[in-house]
Amino acid sequence: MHQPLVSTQRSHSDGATIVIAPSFDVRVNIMQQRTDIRNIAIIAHVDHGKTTLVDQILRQAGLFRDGQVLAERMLDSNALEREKGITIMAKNTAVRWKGVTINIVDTPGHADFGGEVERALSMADGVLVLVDAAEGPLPQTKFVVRKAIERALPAIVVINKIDRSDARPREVLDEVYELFLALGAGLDALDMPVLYAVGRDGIASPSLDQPGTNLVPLFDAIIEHIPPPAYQPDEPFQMIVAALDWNDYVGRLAIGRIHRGRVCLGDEVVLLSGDGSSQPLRITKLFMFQGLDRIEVEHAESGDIICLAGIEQVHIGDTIASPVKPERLPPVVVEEPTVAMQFMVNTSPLAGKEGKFVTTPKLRDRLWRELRTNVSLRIEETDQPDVFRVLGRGELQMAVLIETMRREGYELAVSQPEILFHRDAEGKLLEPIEHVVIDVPAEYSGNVIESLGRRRGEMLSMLPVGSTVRIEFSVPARGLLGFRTEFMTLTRGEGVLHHTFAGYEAYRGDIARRTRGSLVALEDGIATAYALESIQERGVLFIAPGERVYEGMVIGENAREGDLVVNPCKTKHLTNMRSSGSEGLVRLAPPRLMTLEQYLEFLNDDELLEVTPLSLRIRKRILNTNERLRHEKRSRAATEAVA
Ligand SMILES: Nc1nc2c(ncn2[C@@H]2O[C@H](COP(=O)(O)OP(=O)(O)OP(=O)(O)O)[C@@H](O)[C@H]2O)c(=O)[nH]1
Ligand SMILES: [Mg+2]
Repeated sequence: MHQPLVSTQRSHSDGATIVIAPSFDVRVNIMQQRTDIRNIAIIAHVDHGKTTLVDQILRQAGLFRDGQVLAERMLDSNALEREKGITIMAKNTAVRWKGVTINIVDTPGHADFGGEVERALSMADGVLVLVDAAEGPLPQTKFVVRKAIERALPAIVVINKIDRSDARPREVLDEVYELFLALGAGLDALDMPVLYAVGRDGIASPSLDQPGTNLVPLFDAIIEHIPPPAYQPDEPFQMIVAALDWNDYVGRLAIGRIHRGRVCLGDEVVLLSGDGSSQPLRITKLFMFQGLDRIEVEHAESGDIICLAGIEQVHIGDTIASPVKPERLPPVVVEEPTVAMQFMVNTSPLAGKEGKFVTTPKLRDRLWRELRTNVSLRIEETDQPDVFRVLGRGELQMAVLIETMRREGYELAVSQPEILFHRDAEGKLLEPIEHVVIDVPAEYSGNVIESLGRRRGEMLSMLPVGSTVRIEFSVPARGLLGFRTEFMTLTRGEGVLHHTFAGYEAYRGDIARRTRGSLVALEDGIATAYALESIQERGVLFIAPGERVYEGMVIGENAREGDLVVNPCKTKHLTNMRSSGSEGLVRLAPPRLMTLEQYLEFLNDDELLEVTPLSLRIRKRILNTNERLRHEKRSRAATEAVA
């Protein structure tokens, strides 16, 4: 056969395309394409409707019987995902349409889980970019589109939620084009297929003038515009592990896309690990995705997304390859962490009462196990043997890890999140900067601008969007710690705030942290209503009467600067009975109940959050009152001496 030196594409009458790769090799070296399969990832900013659209895709692909009762957002199957209403982990599913298998990866839209998007894209040949028809592109839209462009993945744009009363689909499409061009996509981005959809109702249409009736236009667009996987026949097997899962019957599952070659049950393969080691294995069970299930298959080909069972010591990023050509694929490169927290054993006086796993070895095992599946996390030992440093993308990612661990029965203590700084080649201090987009009713914009100004934020733009204004800022990540609570108060809960990591820039100078101190318990005991009644005048309480407290535990927020030591266990002297009509009546405001994320926001650097399966408590690092006060005095003196 004639072998051209440059690659050419030829269309066959049956629609299959053959790409002939340049090569001097005289053997057959023809790239072929699998027209029976498409691999796509669905990417978007948080809440723009990815998982809801996948529900409708599954329904309309005929995977369920008529009238079958189905949950909403079926792929958000993890308990925390359902509670929080967000996707945390990317997940695979597959449908068949007109004889073609469409493998779909649903990804999370929250910036803290961006690492999941990066690994999901390693399985895809194209992306569906969803954009909310009212909100338009937001910071995470930019992040995911940038990742897709870097991988040269073709996109289908879905302007979603056009049923919203504040939808502005035409403007939003222009904003999407601007975004692609600003991120360096070529002008052919203007030719991307565009669909207007109401994902929740399962309808999509290529034109705004002709409302859709189903998702057929979306299925057809995927088959027409997303390139089928290309492969070279007779290459030895190779795949990179993009995800891990667990199944009670078959154990650990390694999920990934076959990069080249084919694999059959019984094949001998090699696991090539990140540390350079290798281990021979046999393929004992092989699955492919179908709807919400995995079906057993006997063989799979290049381009298929598969699950391999029974490989215990596997990590995300490892390569599994044929022993004939055991070559490692470059692991998925994910962006660097920007925050760190200390994780340590719980040493409070109430430690060990509620958890199953409470020791340092258990904590170490659990943290290192997390690394297998969590690509954007790092863990470091510290100079203290029972303290670990966990590095990640943001406070929500940290909170999800902590919450998952406490549900598994772990007890631990964690520090305030700390922002990770860098130094450039000249030794200049750099800090992570976040791109912040805020939508607020105009009357609150002044407050927000002022508050972010104090946090060293720089305003980039301010534009009216519908009935609100959209203000964009660049703000040091440090400045955003604890900002969300203040933002909600400033905007009476009507503001919406989004941010993503924008890059490292020169350090912008000091930012004043929390101005209010803590109310700290003086002794161990049981909190009394009598004592709390007088303490509540000093601030806001986190505890109710009858709760156990200990010396050094933070029981509330002081209304003033600095900490205040209080005694929540004081009881009324019997001789000191009041004789007024309100005798014995204690008026207590309900305690402030905080979520794990709010506790993390509240923490000061001399405090820890104690986490058990049943309780969250803030405590001073140094519990003993006298010792703590002496320590504070010493460090104040040291700071003054330096100044
Ligand atoms: N009005 C309207 N709301 C929708 C539509 N599709 C989804 N929603 C709502 O949007 C919210 C978010 O939907 P999800 O499907 O969880 O969004 P997501 O993009 O998967 O979110 P993350 O995975 O957390 O990034 C839910 O409250 C949905 O009910 C739509 O077509 N129209
Ligand atoms: Mg989702």
